[in-house]
Amino acid sequence: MYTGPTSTTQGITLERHILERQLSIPGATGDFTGLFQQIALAAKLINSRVRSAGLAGVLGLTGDTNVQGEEVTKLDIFANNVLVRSVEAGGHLCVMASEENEGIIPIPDRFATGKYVLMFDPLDGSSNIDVDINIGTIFSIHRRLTTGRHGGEADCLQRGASQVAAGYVIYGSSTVLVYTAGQGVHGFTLDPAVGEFFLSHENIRIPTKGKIYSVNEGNTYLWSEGVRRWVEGMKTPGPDGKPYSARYVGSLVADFHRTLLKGGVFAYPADQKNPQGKLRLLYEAAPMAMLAEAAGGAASEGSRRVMEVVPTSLHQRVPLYIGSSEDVAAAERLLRET
Ligand code: AHM
Ligand code: MG
Repeated sequence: MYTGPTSTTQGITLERHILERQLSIPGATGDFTGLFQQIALAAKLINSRVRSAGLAGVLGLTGDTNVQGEEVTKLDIFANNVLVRSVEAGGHLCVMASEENEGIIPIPDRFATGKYVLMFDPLDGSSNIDVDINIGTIFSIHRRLTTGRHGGEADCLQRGASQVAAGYVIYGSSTVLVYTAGQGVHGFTLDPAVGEFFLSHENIRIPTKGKIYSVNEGNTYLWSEGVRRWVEGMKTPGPDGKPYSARYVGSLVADFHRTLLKGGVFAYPADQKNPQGKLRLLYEAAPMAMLAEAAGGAASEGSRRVMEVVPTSLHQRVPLYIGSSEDVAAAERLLRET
């Protein structure tokens, strides 16, 4: 479990951390470091706008709906545009996809293209913006599959297990960027005075079993018998005489961040209204699954790893059980038995 910053982590910037890891990879070109710098820049810009949202007059809804049929907030659009603008010119990407865009986002012809694919949810939990609850940005990076100047949808429709990196930024009581490139999960806290992310959570490990469950219980009437029994089990005192505690923010980034640091399980099960689950595989579930597994935890869609699910469409949804490995295994066991 994360126990706080140590003196050895002080003063290490996100850029230096990624650069040092890249230097250890033979043949690395610096592309990955460059892409990350641009993502970090976007995170700082989004953070600045989130922090002053009321003052800047960007709270509220635009009146439009996005491809998921949900109301789009002004900050959603801002965050989406900032991310696209920050990364499109770097020459590291061949294509992008966003939760806010129906189709792929091509790299404009005037810019060079590169070997990576970036997918993101620019502002996750956006229904929480107007009530000052934590929100976040989630991202997922793959290597391209296609050849040719521009990438296409096929480059985006890859299994989570093929991700080269994934991460999120939480705009919470502080702003923290958490990423994995396969070797450990690391968190960096933004120092607003200098505008730099500094290593604050080195090598995060999820406890193998936690004490918190996180699920929208208002959906109980829509759940299968198995899901109901699993949640009932959470509320039944265990051998230590205590049940699990319930925590549900309703922002995946916030609920996942807590789960990563403290252990336990977050779930968004399939239900009668959302038979495939609610969360999007490419922009939400797969990147969080990579982070969970890299921290020693697990992520399941009920019977198999989320990382193994093969996407067939950009906005595909998937049920999600994620967190401490024993808690996720217990959920899988109950779902299998019922
Ligand atoms: P968003 O990406 O449109 O903000 O929606 C995804 C959010 C997640 O952050 C969160 O886990 C979930 O939707 C909450 O859904 P619900 O309100 O149904 O509990
Ligand atoms: Mg989202």
